[in-house]
Amino acid sequence: MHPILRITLSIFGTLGSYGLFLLARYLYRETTSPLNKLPGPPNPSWIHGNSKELQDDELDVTQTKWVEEYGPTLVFRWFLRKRLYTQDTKALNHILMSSYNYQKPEALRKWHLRNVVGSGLLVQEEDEHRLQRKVMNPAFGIAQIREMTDIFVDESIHLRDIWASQVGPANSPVRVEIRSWLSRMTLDVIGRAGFNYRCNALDSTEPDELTKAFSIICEMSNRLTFWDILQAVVPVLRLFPSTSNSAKKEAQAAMKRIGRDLLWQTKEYLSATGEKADGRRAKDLLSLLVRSNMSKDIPEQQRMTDEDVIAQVSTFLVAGHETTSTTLTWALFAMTQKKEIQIKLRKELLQGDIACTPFAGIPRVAMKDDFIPLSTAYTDRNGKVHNGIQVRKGDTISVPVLAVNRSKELWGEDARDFKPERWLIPGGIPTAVSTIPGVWGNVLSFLGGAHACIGYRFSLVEMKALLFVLIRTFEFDLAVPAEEVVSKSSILHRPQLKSEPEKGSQLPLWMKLYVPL
Ligand code: HEM
Ligand SMILES: *[C@@H]1O[C@H](CO)[C@@H](O)[C@H](O)[C@H]1NC(C)=O
Ligand SMILES: CC(=O)N[C@H]1CO[C@H](CO)[C@@H](O)[C@@H]1O
Repeated sequence: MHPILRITLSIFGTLGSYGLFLLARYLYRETTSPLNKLPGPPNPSWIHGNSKELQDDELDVTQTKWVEEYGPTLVFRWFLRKRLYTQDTKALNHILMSSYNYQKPEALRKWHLRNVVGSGLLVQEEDEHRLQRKVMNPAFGIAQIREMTDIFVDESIHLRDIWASQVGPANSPVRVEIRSWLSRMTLDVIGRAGFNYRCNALDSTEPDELTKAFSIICEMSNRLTFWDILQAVVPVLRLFPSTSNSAKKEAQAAMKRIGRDLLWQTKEYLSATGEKADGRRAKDLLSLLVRSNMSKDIPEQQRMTDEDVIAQVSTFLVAGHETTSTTLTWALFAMTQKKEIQIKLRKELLQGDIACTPFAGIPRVAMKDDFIPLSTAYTDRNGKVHNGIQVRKGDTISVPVLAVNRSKELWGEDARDFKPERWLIPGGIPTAVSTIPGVWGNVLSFLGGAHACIGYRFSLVEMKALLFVLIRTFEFDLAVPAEEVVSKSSILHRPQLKSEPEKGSQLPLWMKLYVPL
């Protein structure tokens, strides 16, 4: 046989046996999985599983339907794999609070996110996560966030003035697409409060170099090629170069350089006087991080390297920018649907709680075989009752953030109503909700446990500042029929118009100046 033919055949032989091995392992896992016992919806497609139903889903409609039919704990198929779904609060406590036994899916953490945010807090687990979190926590404390309030208010007033200048003569209402404006506002806020950097997104149509670099990286990372997906699924292939094209490489280099400059400037200020050049105390997250890194409470070997701190710049952008603007968009939408709440909020400027979460669900993977206890037992396909779920290392679980926030079992019959006053009236929230392991407000919007959102106070104060300024100034109404507004779920669920899906996420409102009678 010709040597080349022989080598080719043996390569194909090796690949073939590897493929067969993977297939056999997959089939073995699937047929012997303890999850097979759990009830759940039928599988409509061998390849896609139930993923299409969930992606076409308006918010949590499909999930709620499943829970009504199969109970709060069930199993569905996400492409080729089974996925455990549970709204059971005992189970959710176990999953979220058992430190690092349940982690982000490896492909998301080590591959997709790492490409975007480097080695920042979002991709760390276990010891490295614990260390970073310890240095970073003080930067997000109550007092530190309070000091940022004037930035939040300042940028809110900036947006208010832009909108006010668009209102027509004699206060005739103007149609404004609020999502893009809110996104620019939260970008300016995270730039200033995060790293003392001006993105100038509200003022200019041309993005600054940080925003430009960051959006190129995000866009490229969302446009996955077949090779990217293969590399994410089959770790061995990551030994080969990824398909990063020159634009993305350039953007990543630019991002690093800007991060390094920002860190250098921060260190300059702090080492000179402990203050910023203009004499005010530096209070942005980056300065707070550098200061915390120098604190005597942190042993020398636990401090953060410059690289780690630079990685937090893009981490804060990913984690804090669109999350906050999307939540604000839904909050204003909710207030056009219940005008009496908008009016009441305007009148009293009560501290309106914002429950609208932009996350439908968050995945976690079991790092070891485990038994998850349940408060509500389930009956398996053979009629046997179980007070817990056996999971195997590698099983994926969907933590249903939105569905738990809207569960009638937990919140009562009015769970799905936008009703901020439930937090104000005594007995307004049922005691059952105290079992939800959320870091804030008995909802999972900011998750709970080791990976709970570190920036939740930051974003709450920012959102309250903006609503305070806007609701006092404007009256808002939806500019399209309410049935036109649908929610498009990807990682964050965002509003879209049914008739204009090609325009992506948007929310047009009518606004006019509020004139007291
Ligand atoms: C309404 C706005 C926000 C929402 C709904 C939100 C929600 C969340 C959620 C659900 C997680 C957990 C993700 C996971 O573990 O899979 C998270 C993590 C995180 N958030 Fe937020 N967030 C918001 C705003 C912010 C802001 C403004 C910042 C920063 C300034 C921020 C920084 C982070 C960081 C760094 C993490 C990673 C924490 C860790 O893994 O230890 N977030 N956020
Ligand atoms: C944190 O402290 C270590 C040790 O003192 C130092 O080498 C490192 O550069 C510091 N990192 C930052 C971002 O300041
Ligand atoms: C109980 C609760 O907080 N319900 C809220 C869940 O989220 C929706 C919007 O996403 C709000 O309208 C509900 O008030």
